Amino acid sequence: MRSTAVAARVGLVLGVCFAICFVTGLVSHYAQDVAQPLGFPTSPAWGYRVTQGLHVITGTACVPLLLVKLWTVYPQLFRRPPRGLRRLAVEVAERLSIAVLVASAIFQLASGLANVTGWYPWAFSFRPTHYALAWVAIGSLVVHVAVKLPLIRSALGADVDEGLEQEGPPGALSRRGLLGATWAAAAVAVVATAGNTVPWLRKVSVLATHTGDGPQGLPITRSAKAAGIEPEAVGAAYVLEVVRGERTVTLSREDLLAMEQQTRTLPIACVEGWSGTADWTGVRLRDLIDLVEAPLGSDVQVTSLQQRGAFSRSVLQGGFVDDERTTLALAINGETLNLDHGYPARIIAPNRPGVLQTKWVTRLEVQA
Ligand SMILES: Nc1nc2c(c(=O)[nH]1)N[C@H]1C(S)=C(S)[C@@H](COP(=O)(O)O)O[C@H]1N2
Ligand SMILES: [Mo]
Repeated sequence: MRSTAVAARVGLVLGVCFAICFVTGLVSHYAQDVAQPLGFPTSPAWGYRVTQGLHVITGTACVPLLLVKLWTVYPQLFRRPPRGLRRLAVEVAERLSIAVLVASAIFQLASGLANVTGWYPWAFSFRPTHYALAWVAIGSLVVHVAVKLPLIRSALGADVDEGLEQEGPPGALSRRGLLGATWAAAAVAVVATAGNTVPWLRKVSVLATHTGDGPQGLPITRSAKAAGIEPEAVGAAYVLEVVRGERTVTLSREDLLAMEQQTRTLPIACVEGWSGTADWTGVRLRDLIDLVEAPLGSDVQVTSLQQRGAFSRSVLQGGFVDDERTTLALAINGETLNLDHGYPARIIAPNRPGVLQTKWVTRLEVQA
């Protein structure tokens, strides 16, 4: 059972999942970067929903795959080291590279899984750390595959049962059985959680954390209470300021409702892996910053009533500002926005990570 035949097959699938996680992770990291050299595309509107959904789904599948992979190979760690200085040096170098790979892989899966459940039991900042370790994991994976390539090729080229010296006792698990159980475990992990983002899996995803319960049929990541939104701030005193240089236009919620409204069907896709679609109604963002005659391509800083926290502000890059679909939403699915979804007004833009869809918006400032 603990054979190259099994390790190579599980390793192949694990490697593909890691590669998908790596690429989709780069996309997500770039989408959240404030200093993008090239603007993130606004189309397709569902793009980020798909890449981030895939990121979390393949990452989840990696958990049982990695456990089986480690189980098949761990006795190798306790193999007696070879004699001779050169061979010993090569062996030490290889084991060190594997230690780095295993440690970074476990870190990525554990931190990612905790993040998906909204649990942050650590002091470091998640995004830069998960990003940095992604390079370590993928780099040590490439080294590992390069070192093992001859072994991998011969194992994948041969029958699974190649090299078996004797039949196991009747009824014992075979290599094929182990592989089948491994794929089944990965599939169960995916089906149990993918309802976070795949609508028709909602009912069967028993371990999904965000399947649409929440006000107005859409989950919430942070409630108004958790964000410290004061009831007075969203009442009659609420205004939206649209600012460019010395100019400021101040609008009440009634003023916003009196402007031309548009309804757009757009997804909201949280980096934590859940997503959903809604019909958003409100004022086209471009119409708002036209009030202060902002040139095409201007970036806009969005500020929330929320006082603290990294999500209390975001920057809409020019491409998003000028996209017709980008809306300062006042209503969702035909109802006034719930306070937890960002009442009095929130940003909704196509192909954008959820963390940048700022809620409780009180200020739009055109960047110079
Ligand atoms: N001001 C503010 N806006 C915010 C957040 C926040 O914490 N504060 N959370 C963001 C995150 S992480 C997501 S995924 C979306 C979720 O929107 P919803 O709660 O309306 O579904 O809102 C975003 N907007
Ligand atoms: Mo989010």
